[in-house]
Amino acid sequence: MKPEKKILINGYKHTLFEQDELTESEMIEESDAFYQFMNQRRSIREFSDKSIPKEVIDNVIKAASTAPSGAHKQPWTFCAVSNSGLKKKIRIAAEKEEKESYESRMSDKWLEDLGPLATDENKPFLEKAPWLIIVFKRVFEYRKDGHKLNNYYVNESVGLACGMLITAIHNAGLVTVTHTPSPMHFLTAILDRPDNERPFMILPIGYSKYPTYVPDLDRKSLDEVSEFYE
Ligand code: IYR
Repeated sequence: MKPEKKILINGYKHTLFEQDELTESEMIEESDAFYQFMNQRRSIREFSDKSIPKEVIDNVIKAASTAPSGAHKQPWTFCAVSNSGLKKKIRIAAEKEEKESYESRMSDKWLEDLGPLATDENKPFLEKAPWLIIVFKRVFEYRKDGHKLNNYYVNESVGLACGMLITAIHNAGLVTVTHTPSPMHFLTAILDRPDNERPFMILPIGYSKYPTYVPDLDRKSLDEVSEFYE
């Protein structure tokens, strides 16, 4: 007998989960192909100003918002900015904080560790990229009567959503970099965000400038990043 499509559990609606099962050889092939694809992703800091369709931005945000989250609260807001006046304001404010960080807030060891990445306080990509997605975490929600309700595992949830956003951007053939100027509260003011939101990350999105060179980095091997307990 076929299982019911919809049932109630604890009085809450549940819907039948239908899994697209692969054969073991398909699984191996697909997981390897996905790894090869993900291994092509690089953090890119030099952008072309070539425009991209807004529909792609809609789609990558929708993909990110499928991430698992504490009690399914989806504690995130993705602010997508293409407005050049706002991008300029964000760049000026971010570079001001970054200058301070590079000149005095970051330790010598930190600066040394960033050497291979050749970063500095200049962030032209904040204006050059056709879109910026500024991710905010929602630390609490307001009930209708104004009472505050905390969200759960907010950093984990929003971190997962950012990972999926980066994957979706890569899948669309576009590039990004995780940019986290510190402190980031200027984003709350520039984007006029409510007091239950905190800035989490900036992701510029677009095409890479041609030619662009990336650091010649290796990734850790499977052995270095895993322990198997069989
Ligand atoms: N936020 C600075 C510094 C920086 C820090 C780390 I850790 C990086 O992996 C890269 C950069 C910047 O964006 O330049």
